[in-house]
Amino acid sequence: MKANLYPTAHSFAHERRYGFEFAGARDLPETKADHTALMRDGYVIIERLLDTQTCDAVRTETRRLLGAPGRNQFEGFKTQRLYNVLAKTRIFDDLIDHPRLLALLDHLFEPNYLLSQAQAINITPGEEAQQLHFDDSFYKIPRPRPALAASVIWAIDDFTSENGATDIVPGSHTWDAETFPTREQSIPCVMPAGSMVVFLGTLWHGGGANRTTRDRLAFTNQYCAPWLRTQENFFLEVPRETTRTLRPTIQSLMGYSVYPPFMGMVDSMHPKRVLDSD
Ligand SMILES: O=C(O)CCC(=O)C(=O)O
Ligand SMILES: [Fe+2]
Repeated sequence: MKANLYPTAHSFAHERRYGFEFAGARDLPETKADHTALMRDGYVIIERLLDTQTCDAVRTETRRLLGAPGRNQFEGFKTQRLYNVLAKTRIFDDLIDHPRLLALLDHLFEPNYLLSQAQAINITPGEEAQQLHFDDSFYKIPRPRPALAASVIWAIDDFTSENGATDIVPGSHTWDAETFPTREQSIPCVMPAGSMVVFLGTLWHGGGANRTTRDRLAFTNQYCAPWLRTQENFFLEVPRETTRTLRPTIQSLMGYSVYPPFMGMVDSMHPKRVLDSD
């Protein structure tokens, strides 16, 4: 018989109130095909989910908030990045919990997976290609392995092969730790504004060079398994008063959730309880 070392989730009475949101995976008619493509190729491009007005509103708000260019080659010396977006604006919320995206992630991760980071990336004219990398590399479990994270890049401007569309290396999610891509193996994620590419944390990719005279704006959100440390520390970044106003789904993605039986607890209780007190 298995030793019962830990109390089960159900033994926490407060969970009945706050819920684990384990209602099962959300499913849309497209989810199965999205998931099949993601697991086979390491990425899936889903076109035209946001309309022109939404992209315009995101662009206007991002311009208002964007600051200095990057501090190193990875950030990009001619690339502006807007960090800590959840504390600064509500314009990206719909891109973080978009139903088509969450339905897909529900099939990839255990329940209560987390947002790991969210930022806007504006690649300006003359920027060089970013070095190729994979986004869950800081989890040092050797490859090949299942993805521990997934990344999303929303095209707010049209992504073209000239303006810095993200370069991806199809199929590279299965590669071992000794296999490295060349730029020639990559293809640009050409897609119209309002589309997103979702790719596994193990897929090799990098921002493209911007050889045009116009900016390439993207919003990118990364997610990870519910038992991993996230890149952003949302508890310190986002004031409690702001967090209280957010949708429960986003609160949960930020870490106001539990990986059973009690990873993420506060004083032995569900972390959402903190939002209800003072
Ligand atoms: O801006 C892009 O297209 C990709 C950026 C990226 O992959 C990253 O910063 O991790
Ligand atoms: Fe990346």
